[in-house]
Amino acid sequence: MSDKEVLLELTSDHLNTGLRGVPVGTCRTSFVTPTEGVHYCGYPITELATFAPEDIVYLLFNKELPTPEQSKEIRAELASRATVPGDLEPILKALPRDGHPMDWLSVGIHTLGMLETTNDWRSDAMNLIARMPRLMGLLFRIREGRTENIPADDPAASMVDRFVNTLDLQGVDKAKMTQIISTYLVLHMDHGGGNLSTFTGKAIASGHATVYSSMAGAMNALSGPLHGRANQSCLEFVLRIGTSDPVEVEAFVRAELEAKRPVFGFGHAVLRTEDPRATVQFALGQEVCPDDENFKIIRTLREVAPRVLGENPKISNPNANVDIASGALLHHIGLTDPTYYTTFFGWARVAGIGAQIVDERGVMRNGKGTPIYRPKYMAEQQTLRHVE
Ligand code: CMX
Repeated sequence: MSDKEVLLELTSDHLNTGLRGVPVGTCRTSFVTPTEGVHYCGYPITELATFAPEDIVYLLFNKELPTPEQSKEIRAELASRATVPGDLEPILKALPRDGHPMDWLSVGIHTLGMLETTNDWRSDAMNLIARMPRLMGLLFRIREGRTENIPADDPAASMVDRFVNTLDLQGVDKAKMTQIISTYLVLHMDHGGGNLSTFTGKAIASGHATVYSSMAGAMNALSGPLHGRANQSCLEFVLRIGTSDPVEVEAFVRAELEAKRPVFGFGHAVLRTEDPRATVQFALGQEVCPDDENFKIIRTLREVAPRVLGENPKISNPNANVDIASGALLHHIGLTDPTYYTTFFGWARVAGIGAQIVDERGVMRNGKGTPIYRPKYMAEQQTLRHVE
């Protein structure tokens, strides 16, 4: 981008629109196009979907895919940072069981920060990424009351294996669980610079709050039903449908629209085709669980809903979005409670948001970093008044 390029003529129409479409900065980790969806450091997400999460962490922080040697190094680095320097368990055990898992996640991240903060942006971001698998596993177990015989963490294992081992669910296919969660993490790690949670995390960090405080704030932003919690709503929607018969599914979709309720898992603010992350997850589901009841429902929905939604010319994109399939896949591997699903989204985003915070703090403006955020608000009450 050249210097002093006019990017947007601002008018009063831009006010009170949540900064929609207003350029505020540059993003080094990812961008989103209407047809190919998200790209990490230039690579379309479909080309990255089968990489290990550790390699994508490397990509987001270094802007290059790792060589085999670098791939070993990032794993060794994450292993060296994995051990939580203190005891998370008593804090998590004290939290209200009924609290939403996203609130637990936010408190858990804050707690990790209280146990150790180095105040080096990169170290703290990498420490947090390395400690997330254990936090996630403990969060599930303690919230569910499974507090006995928690397996010891193995820092040398992959990030996903560390979560699966800590979780230690019985009667599940752990290899399949690892495959599905690895893909989920890679697909959800980053999505440009301006989505609400990423923007919030960077804004908090711009005041030089710690990586942990910034990330906890980002997770609070992600927890909203208009943002990350849509993946929870999406599986709840699929469970309500309860049939994969195309005629019944079509009747259900039409009834939802008639009742002015959203057809979850379809539509997008930016994309104008099926989200490639949905395409990847459909292919994965077809490979690992083609006969799963919920997978059969979303397969029918994928055929029926775009046609029905397409009848409404107001809907810019009637196709499947990222949230359509992830819930069905997580449910299939034994993670049957949808209220946990946004925590996986949060876990994944810690990598992208962490990398973007590191860029904004130490790379932008030739290493000076982005200053503290301070957008301008116009006064609504323009007349000067005095107390009588
Ligand atoms: N079901 C029902 N109505 C829908 C719809 C859907 N799946 N998608 C769009 N619409 C409606 C919008 O609500 C809007 O209605 P109004 O004009 O009455 O406000 C109209 O169609 C035009 O919307 P749009 O310009 O096509 O899309 P928006 O940017 O306004 O909304 C989104 C995008 C995602 C909020 C919307 O498509 C939606 O609500 N989808 C269902 C919920 C969902 O799956 N969310 C997950 C999003 C995943 C992601 O962001 O990656």
